[in-house]
Amino acid sequence: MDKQSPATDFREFIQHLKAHGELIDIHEHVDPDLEVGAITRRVYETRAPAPMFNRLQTGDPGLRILGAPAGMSRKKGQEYIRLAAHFNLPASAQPAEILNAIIMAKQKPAIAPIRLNDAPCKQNKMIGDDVDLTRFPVPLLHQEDGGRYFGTYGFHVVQSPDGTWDSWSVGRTMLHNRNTLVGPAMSMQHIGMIHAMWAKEGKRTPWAMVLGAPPAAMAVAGMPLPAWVSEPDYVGTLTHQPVPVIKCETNPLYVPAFSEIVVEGEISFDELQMEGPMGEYHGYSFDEGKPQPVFHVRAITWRDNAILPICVAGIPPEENHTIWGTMMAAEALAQCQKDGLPVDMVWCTYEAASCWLVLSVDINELAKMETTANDFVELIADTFFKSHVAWLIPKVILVANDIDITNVEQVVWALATRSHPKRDYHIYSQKPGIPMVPYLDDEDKENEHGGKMIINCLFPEEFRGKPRARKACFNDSYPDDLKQQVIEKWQQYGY
Ligand SMILES: Cc1cc2nc3c(=O)[nH]c(=O)nc-3n(C[C@H](O)[C@H](O)[C@H](O)COP(=O)(O)O)c2cc1C
Ligand SMILES: [Mn+2]
Repeated sequence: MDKQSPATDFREFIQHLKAHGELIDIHEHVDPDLEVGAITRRVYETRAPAPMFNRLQTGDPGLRILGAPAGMSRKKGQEYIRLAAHFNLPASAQPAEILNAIIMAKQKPAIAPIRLNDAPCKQNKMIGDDVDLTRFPVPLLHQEDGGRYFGTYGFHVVQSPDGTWDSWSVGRTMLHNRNTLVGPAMSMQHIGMIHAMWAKEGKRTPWAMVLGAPPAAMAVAGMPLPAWVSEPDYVGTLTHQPVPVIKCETNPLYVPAFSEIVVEGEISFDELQMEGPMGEYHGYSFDEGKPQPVFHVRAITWRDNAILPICVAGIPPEENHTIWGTMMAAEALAQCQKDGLPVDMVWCTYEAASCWLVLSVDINELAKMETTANDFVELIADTFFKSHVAWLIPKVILVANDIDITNVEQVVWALATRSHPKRDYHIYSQKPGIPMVPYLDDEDKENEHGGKMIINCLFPEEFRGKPRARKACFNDSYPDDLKQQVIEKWQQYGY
């Protein structure tokens, strides 16, 4: 078997973060009831190293929690280090390099998983009546949450009834009681589609949830790949080696062998229980929970001193932005390239809480199309809005590629100065979209549409390959030799 790395093994990932000063070992006694959540929230908001909670007040001794596994770093030039480590990329990797690494797997043949007979995730087992989820330190993450969340940084494993589609997808699960979890399985998400296939046959969906999975697998499970594309194969291609998997104890599914905790069982087709509310990716917590499907747990297996990774969702940046947002941007970029659109970069601005996607338009390529603003916006709406990824993000912003779309200051400047209030805000009230967007009303949510918009920040001249005006800034407003001189004499000036 291949050697493991930070992308393929959660423990290697932790060593890597430690070696880069991106993880703090906490030996204080910490309470999973709100204290873990409060510390992790403060970590995201101050961009501090990821907290490893080694001593918890509840749960079996030895079990641990890792907070903010893909939080941002405050180290200059290494802001994306935790995200980059999910793909074995260097600490200094920036968004364009990260997206390219993710989508190169599209060009290569799938690498199917390799099956093992024994693995660390089988070191401890609870089966049948012995199953007790409360032996784990299941945290209450925000005081407004409707319950304790077991799965906030793990993924569901399901398979289509015909056995041809293996789906790994990130989704949250709340503790209902000692052997059941409850969580969303939205009909447009792949777990919802596969759940519906089983339900149609009058069967419960065989299911597993994996926590502390190989980081690359976790990221791909948060990527809106098209339906019928198996995430495990994509992970293999992305990491250049097959994912080692092992069979569940109580059902025929295979799960990543290098995992911390595996929960297995089945999803009911007719039982619902209240789930939530929970502080969510958009940065709000709504008052009401919702009835969601029940996940029956038939077995739990885990590594010695297992680590439960968590995401404490809310105001950005947390993993819904750094992982989900990045993976949506990657999929959208691949989709635009496939559709032949003149788009050279896509970014899901973390500060916009996965509610908008910015498309960088190559104006030289745009000029070759000899199109108009309205026709171009329609083309984006017709091609892009059809994709699985576009369902997830309500707003799309088009800007010329003189803007670095990964720099929020530049995006705000373009948005304010380049979009005409009358001409450039295109509303698509009938296009379907995710009903979780905060500004939607009850009717929108029920119909799963209402929130879509394209904002065109392309100046009319840019459709002919030219900027409208020159930029007034250090880079563009002075001759090169003078700029060089100013940089060289900077300290002499007294700075
Ligand atoms: C930390 C994190 C939490 C997420 N929570 C949910 C969730 O609770 N429900 C959901 O539908 N999607 C959630 N997502 C997004 C899905 O994982 C994502 O849309 C993915 O594409 C779903 O897989 P699928 O495309 O195979 O359906 C989350 C993503 C991340 C990274
Ligand atoms: Mn999928």
